[in-house]
Amino acid sequence: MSYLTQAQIDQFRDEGYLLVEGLLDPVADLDPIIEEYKSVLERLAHDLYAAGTISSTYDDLPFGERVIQIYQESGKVHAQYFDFSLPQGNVKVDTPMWVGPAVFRALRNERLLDAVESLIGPEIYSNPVQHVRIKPPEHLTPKSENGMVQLGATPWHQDNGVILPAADESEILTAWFSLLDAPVESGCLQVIPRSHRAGLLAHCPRPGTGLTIPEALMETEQSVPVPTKRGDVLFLTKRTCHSSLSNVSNSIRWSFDLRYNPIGQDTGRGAFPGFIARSRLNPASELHDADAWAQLWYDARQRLAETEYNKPFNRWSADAPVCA
Ligand SMILES: O=C(O)CCC(=O)C(=O)O
Ligand SMILES: [Fe+2]
Repeated sequence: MSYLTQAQIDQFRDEGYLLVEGLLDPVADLDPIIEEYKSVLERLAHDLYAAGTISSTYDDLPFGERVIQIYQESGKVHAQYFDFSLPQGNVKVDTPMWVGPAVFRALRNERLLDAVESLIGPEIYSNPVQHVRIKPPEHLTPKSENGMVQLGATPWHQDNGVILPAADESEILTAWFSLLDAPVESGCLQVIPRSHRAGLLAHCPRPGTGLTIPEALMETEQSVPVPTKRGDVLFLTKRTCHSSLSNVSNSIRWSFDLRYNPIGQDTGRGAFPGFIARSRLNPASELHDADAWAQLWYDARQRLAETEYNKPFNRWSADAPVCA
């Protein structure tokens, strides 16, 4: 029996996206992640305080305000410190990341996998292209040397555009959810319905914001914002054009974006470790051990830090005529 209804599956196939409201239990599924991240922030605060970068550890502030304060005072968005993935280059043995047990449990969440199974089948691989994004309000976010907000709105792209061509035929599914309510003003995602039907569009590397599809190639006037409540999950195909709005609110916008593909297909980032999240054919191949998962990432970090690691993660060049 499929967990999602046929109408939901049809909407996903036809429109290229599907919002499943209340798929996750905010208290049982999301609060443990929030608790775990409090300890990560605690560590960051103590590291920065010990280094003399900030004048207080701000123990008394709630999570979001503490993030904002610490980023502001240190003049830096410490995104990598919280992320359960590695940067796309220049990985060091001590590049920070967070691969804790609550994150692993989220990747393996039964409800989430039930919905994923309805969309890509029962042999499910956790694709390592995955991020936590904690975005402060833009007016309170430190800027880069070029004057741009360090972690601002995400520009228009297809997830297919940010991975390697080897995965062009992989059926990669994106699952995006917010840890806190993400209304429009906090910078929720927006999608262009049916944009997944046009195939892979050209992406242009742009300084500061990364890869983006030239606006002329999309019908951005058709875009639909997708605000989320805690527990909602937004599914996207790998070809659905999407971006995020700016966070013009006064609090953080905090999300996870996870990806899954059928077992055996290329993930598009082979240097990073994935794992079998669900297999009806071979349940013994599933990974259930959070420590073993964390170790996969530590090993990948070590390996990448030791090797020449200059291979690009995508296929695009800023010199392409379409990027002029
Ligand atoms: O959360 C964001 O701002 C961007 C997320 C995104 O592009 C994705 O989940 O694929
Ligand atoms: Fe994306």
